[in-house]
Amino acid sequence: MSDEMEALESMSGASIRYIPDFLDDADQHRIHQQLREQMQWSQQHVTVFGKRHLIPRLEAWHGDRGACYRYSGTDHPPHPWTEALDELRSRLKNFRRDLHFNSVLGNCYRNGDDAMGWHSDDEPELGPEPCIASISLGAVRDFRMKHRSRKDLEPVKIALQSGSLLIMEGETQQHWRHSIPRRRGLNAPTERINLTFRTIQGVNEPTD
Ligand SMILES: O=C(O)CCC(=O)C(=O)O
Ligand SMILES: [Mn+2]
Repeated sequence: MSDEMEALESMSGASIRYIPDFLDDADQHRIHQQLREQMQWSQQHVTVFGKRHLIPRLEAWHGDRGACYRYSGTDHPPHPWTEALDELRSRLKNFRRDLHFNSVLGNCYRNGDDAMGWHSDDEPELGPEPCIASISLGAVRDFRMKHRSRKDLEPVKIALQSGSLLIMEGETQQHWRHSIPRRRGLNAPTERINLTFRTIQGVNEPTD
């Protein structure tokens, strides 16, 4: 077992699984290109202490009709599923029958200066124990996790590979925060797209 996998197994209150090779090389390149071209990317602003800042990455929210999501301080109605997003959603379901998602948040880190700060995916519309499936394509970036209150627990770092899948579920979001730090001097390919498949409660939920 790799050091990373061992670290994940011992994370108190977290339920996490990392699959480094969920997509093969050919699929990774094709899907990355399709997502870059077909998702509705935009750079949002956020207001902190009354000052407007551009968020350091591009974002795109896609999903079933009605799957509205509030992130970066704004409500977002979804753009429709694209072919590549739908393909990935089916692959997740084939991988594990109980993985049903009605929406997906895309983040595009254009280079090593783009990043995401510490947070949990604990918005009320995701419910108390959200299952989130995160697929990464392109540049390898560190995904950091730290426990919200237990300072005795070491932070965890996973270098998310292109084509990898990370599943976070159970109480993970209640106890742990995560972030993607800046990475200066990142070598090519510098761009990374990450997709987090999510379920907005009360919208087209599965009946089986
Ligand atoms: O880019 C990543 O791997 C993490 C994205 C993330 O945490 C989010 O979209 O909430
Ligand atoms: Mn997150």
